[in-house]
Amino acid sequence: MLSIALRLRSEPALGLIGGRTEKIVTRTFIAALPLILIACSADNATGQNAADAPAKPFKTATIADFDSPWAMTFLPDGRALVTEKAGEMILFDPKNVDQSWGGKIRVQIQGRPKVDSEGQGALMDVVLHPQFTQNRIVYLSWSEQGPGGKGVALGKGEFSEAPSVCTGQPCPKQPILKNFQIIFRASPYVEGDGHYSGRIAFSPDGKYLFFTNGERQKFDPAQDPKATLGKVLRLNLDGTPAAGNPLAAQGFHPAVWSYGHRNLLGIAFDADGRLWEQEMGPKGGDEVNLIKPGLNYGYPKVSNGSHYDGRDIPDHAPGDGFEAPKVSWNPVISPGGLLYYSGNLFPAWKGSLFIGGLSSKALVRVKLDGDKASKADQWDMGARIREVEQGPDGALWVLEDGDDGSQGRLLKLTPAG
Ligand SMILES: [Ca+2]
Ligand SMILES: [Ca+2]
Repeated sequence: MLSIALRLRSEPALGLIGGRTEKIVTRTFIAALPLILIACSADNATGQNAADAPAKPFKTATIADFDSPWAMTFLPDGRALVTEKAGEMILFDPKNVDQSWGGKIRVQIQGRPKVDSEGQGALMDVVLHPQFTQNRIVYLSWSEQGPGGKGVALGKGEFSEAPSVCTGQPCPKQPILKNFQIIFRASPYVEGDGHYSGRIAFSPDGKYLFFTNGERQKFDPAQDPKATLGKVLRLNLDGTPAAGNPLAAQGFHPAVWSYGHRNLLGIAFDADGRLWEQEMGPKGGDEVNLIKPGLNYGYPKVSNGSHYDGRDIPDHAPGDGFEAPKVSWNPVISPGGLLYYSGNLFPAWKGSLFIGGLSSKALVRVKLDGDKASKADQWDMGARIREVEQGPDGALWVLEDGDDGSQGRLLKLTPAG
């Protein structure tokens, strides 16, 4: 059953038939067919893929599929926002996947510049404002063209839903991000399509936005005080650099919080307020780092890995002045997304980090103990995993990537027993 659905899913992408409305209706209607099949297959197999059964402590239900999804976040009402690489954002209702709209509606983003999705470019992260229930503000990151080349940008808009004009039944409300504003851009913009990063996290007190800027495959900008590339940044919620950032007085870009990073594809606070980050390192050098203000994490001067062209990079060593990772991987896992798990559905994993593995096609768990971290589990998922999210009931939700034969499915993981 599942294989039928997946074959349908791999149909060629639709061309533009007419205006915007036709495009929306057509793509959503077509998307509904495999959704129904997938939903049936999950029910028939009690949501468990046969290959998962013996080894994993969770069962896997296939909920939906998307076109190269990149990130997701849950709304307070249990629906979710999902970004897709090419630039669409989808409002998705996991409880209504079998209705005629497939439970998926495209969100119009008013005033956002064009997403450049070449290479690793994408509409990237989507995260709710800490006071979303009051102000309905949603933050997005994406890659775009601009003076000097390309770069990652950050913006925010107000999520609202209004009755739409349509002929189908049921006729859903049209969600929109109103008054979308660009509030921060990486600097400088450079040529190339790689290592944008673009992950967003809010401090536990809700006062600051932490934003990751990758080094764009240019190496040295990670150590350049003036560039935001290869850095963790601390911003105010309006996108301006936060006052009191640790390196501003030394001539760094005023937004810089830490530096010496490569491709930072996950950032999350733990229950005690520590900031954890994972990054795709060079060959044999993927990392989980505990981020502290003002520290230099070494890239490209030191790394436990080496350059992909074979050149050595000195390993981290005590007393070298660079902050070493808490965990590193060789062979690499290619971390694509990071979650700090705070739920109750998997009690043994409360307080662990979960990482989506791209080239490793794995879900990876890292156990935390205060400021220590250690490898715990690595489960084969059979597909590139881009994003890990925690659902309202504590279930783990993962999004597959859309590359290298991965299907872009949304999977829900619940305890096996
Ligand atoms: Ca997310
Ligand atoms: Ca090395």
